[in-house]
Amino acid sequence: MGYKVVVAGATGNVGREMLNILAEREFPVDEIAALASRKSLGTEVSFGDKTLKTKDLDTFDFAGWDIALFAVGSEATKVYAPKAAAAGCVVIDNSSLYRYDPEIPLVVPEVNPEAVEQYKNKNIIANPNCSTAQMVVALKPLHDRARIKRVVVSTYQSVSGAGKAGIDELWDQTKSIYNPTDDVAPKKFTKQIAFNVIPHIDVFMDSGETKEEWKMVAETKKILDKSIKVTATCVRVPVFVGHSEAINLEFEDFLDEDEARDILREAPGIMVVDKRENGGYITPIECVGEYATYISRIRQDSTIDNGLNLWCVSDNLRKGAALNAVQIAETLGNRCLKKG
Ligand code: 11C
Repeated sequence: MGYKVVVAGATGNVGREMLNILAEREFPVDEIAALASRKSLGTEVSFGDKTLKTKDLDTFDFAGWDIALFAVGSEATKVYAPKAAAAGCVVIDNSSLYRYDPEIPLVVPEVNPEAVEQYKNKNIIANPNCSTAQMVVALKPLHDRARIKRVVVSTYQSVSGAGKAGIDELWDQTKSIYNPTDDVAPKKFTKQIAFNVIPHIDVFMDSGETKEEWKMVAETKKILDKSIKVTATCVRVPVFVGHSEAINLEFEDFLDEDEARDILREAPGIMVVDKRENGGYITPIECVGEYATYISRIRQDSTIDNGLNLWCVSDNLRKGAALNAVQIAETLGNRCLKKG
């Protein structure tokens, strides 16, 4: 006995990871449907040892289906998520469309699992932005112990956050070093990404922040604690998968670096790799395909009274997107939904 599960956007990077993770974690699936837009229709995708032929999102009838994991972007979500929700299927949406709606829960199961119960408001649960998800997993146990006042975060975000076009652009520009005749002018990104870094993700806002930076502020407040002040600088780097973050924290109470390390070691979803020697830390290439959020370089910030610095790395397609969505489905199943 399990659930009837839909994955919408099944041919994209995140949709494929959703199918992989549902199978890997043996989510109780009675029936599964992989949906795609018309242009990808009929494309085959893997689900464990099975191959699924994608069906048309546009004509799919969600009635009788329990849970739909959406990874289709805000435009398509706006059209199809309300249809699914109205048909009684709970939508877990990876786009930013519903994240800031006060009636829709925004959930990271290690941080605010109880919020899934608000799914009843609109039959929709939002999945956060990848850079927020990994950060709040790290912040939660430290906040519980010493109350975080302020977060200063700089991100080093991989090109897979910008989808397949971002991955292709880094690959093609890198190859062009050896074959300079290729046309590798920036398309997805605003400047060359190969052998470069770009301090610009998503659109600019009137405040001078980018939307990606604004999301980290708004989402951390909604998921963890609205009183925490956050300031972010989000940077695209020439890494295929895995977002990294240098995080500076100011607490109300003193928190010793050794105690912080012990707290993080015990915390759900976190692996601490923190040896003060060559290679005694995690880099993004080592977190690809992993579930954990890795924490390294935990150290006191002696320039303020109660400060800590740390380095946080995670697979942005997994904890930052597909894994978190499947964990939300698991939490929903355990707390709220009856099996089939
Ligand atoms: C990036 N974080 O790395 C973005 C991708 O709001 O879900 C995810 C955007 C979002 O470009």
